[in-house]
Amino acid sequence: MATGSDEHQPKLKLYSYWRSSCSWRVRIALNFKGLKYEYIPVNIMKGEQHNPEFLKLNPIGYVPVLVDGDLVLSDSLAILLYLDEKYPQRPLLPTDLKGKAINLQQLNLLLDRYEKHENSSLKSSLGNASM
Ligand SMILES: N[C@@H](CCC(=O)N[C@@H](CS)C(=O)NCC(=O)O)C(=O)O
Repeated sequence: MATGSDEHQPKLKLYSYWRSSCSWRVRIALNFKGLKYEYIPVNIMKGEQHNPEFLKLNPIGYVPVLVDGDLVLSDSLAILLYLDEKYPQRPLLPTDLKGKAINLQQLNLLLDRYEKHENSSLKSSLGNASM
């Protein structure tokens, strides 16, 4: 799963599940920016997010996780903001302050609504009837 042409770009690793919307947004950003990355599948439907090796990376047991050298990031918004600053080609956010603020507002409003539908731990604590 590699795109882009920069031979000198350090190897990024993405732990991801194909049906996870949190992971989609990171994969979209990586591909939009033309960044090469190693794709490591974590099947959250089979419970692979609870494997001890994965929990060492992200003790919360969620995907996506991005590894860039010694940095491990385990939240899609943090990953997007990090990628946008580190790899400024094809920016994800507007560069003017007001435009950026409005985009972040929309993003967080959307994330608030989506995430509660995707997390098995939240589902089991709330019960299926409430989802
Ligand atoms: N705030 C995190 C949320 C990550 C998240 O909710 N990941 C879900 C898939 S979209 C997950 O890994 N769920 C595993 C589980 O429910 O056990 C982000 O935006 O990356």
